Amino acid sequence: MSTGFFGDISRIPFEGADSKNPLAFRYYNPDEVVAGKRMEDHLRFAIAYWHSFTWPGGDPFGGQTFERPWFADQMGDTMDAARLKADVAFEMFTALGVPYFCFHDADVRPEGASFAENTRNLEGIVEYFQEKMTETGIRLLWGTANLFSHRRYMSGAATNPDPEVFAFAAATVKSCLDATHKLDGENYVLWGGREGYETLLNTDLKREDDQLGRFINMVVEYKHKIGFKGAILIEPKPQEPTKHQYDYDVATVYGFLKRHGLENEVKVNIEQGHAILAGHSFEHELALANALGIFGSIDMNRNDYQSGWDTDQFPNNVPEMAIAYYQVLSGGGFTTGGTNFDAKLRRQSLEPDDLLMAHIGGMDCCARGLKAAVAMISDEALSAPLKDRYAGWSMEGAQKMLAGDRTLEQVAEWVEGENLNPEPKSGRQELLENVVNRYV
Ligand code: XLS
Ligand code: NI
Ligand code: NI
Repeated sequence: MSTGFFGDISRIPFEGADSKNPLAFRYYNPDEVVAGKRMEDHLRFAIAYWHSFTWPGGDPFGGQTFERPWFADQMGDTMDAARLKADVAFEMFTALGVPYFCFHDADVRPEGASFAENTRNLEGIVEYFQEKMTETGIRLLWGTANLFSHRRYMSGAATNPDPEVFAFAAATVKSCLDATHKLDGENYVLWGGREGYETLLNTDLKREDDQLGRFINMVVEYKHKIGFKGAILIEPKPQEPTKHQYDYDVATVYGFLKRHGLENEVKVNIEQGHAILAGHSFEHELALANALGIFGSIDMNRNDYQSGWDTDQFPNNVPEMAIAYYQVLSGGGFTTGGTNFDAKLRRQSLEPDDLLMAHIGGMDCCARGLKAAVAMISDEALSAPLKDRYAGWSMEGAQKMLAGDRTLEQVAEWVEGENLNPEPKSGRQELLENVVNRYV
């Protein structure tokens, strides 16, 4: 029986580009085959439980704006409320036809007075999820632990100066990995919400790095022990909530993984907004992760380009999505990963159908971006000029230089002997930008 939260809406139809129906897809058509694969299997959409069903609509100047029947002010922080929330969540997943969802422990269960009570509550909800997943066919893209909201984590979780907080966090990750495994999750994500610092005056940076390295190694060891086949993913973010987060960006995370012997065990979950906060573009982070062999999954949202804050807005910029999926597809596309909407409504968007429209718009935008990326790839619109630009490197002398068969002196002899005097060539940026704009 329906909760009635979304009125009588049961399934959002695909109506095509000419539709003016705000509750229909115009571009996302799950069964449409592009580049040999159904759109649904390319994009692997997931809905983030936290922003859509838990976030109350607050900002630094005001609290709750959303009124939801399962919120604590209506039902208390109870298992009944958690079940109602799950009912509504699965109604929304079904209405939107997404294949996946993602959650933190704290999003889905009431907060207990102890670790044991938290675990019991989580296990209760996991059972409830199992029924709903069987009923609807909706799967879990990833699970994660919230190691940042509770006050015990104010100075970090794994990087806390207090070893008991480290232990509490480790136990919590164990219970969340167990839950994810039980639900056949395809990945497990670690976003180090407060793994960072406010001031060096009270922080031993080296020690905290060692702590975090050991923590992630314990997670990887346990994953293998229980036979969890999914990928372990770290989600980089440069700052917020702490002034300096240790998982700054993809490059920093890679350095961390290498340092702790984890580069073949852990990949990255890249979020658009976090890339912007780090002073990068989303596509930079995606391309680098591909180059380093650690690309896992994406958190899809958009950051405000002026605010310097993680605004987590729904994506609405097709050219940006086209370039992003171009990178995803160039790396071979998703394996265990997918497109998780780590995006929330604006706090004035009060109506239940605002939630639907936000996702419909985001999914349509991704679908358009995907189709543009596929077309650019099949036309070799960017790859042909790129190949051409580096063509000199396929010559024998150049290959030897790269392979380490030439010393610095030999290279100098070559330059002198042949009187090399290379002429600069145009990078053709504007031409290439115009090419991209033909596809979007
Ligand atoms: C916060 C992060 C968070 C992670 C999951 O900025 O994006 O939502 O995705 O803990
Ligand atoms: Ni995220
Ligand atoms: Ni974020």
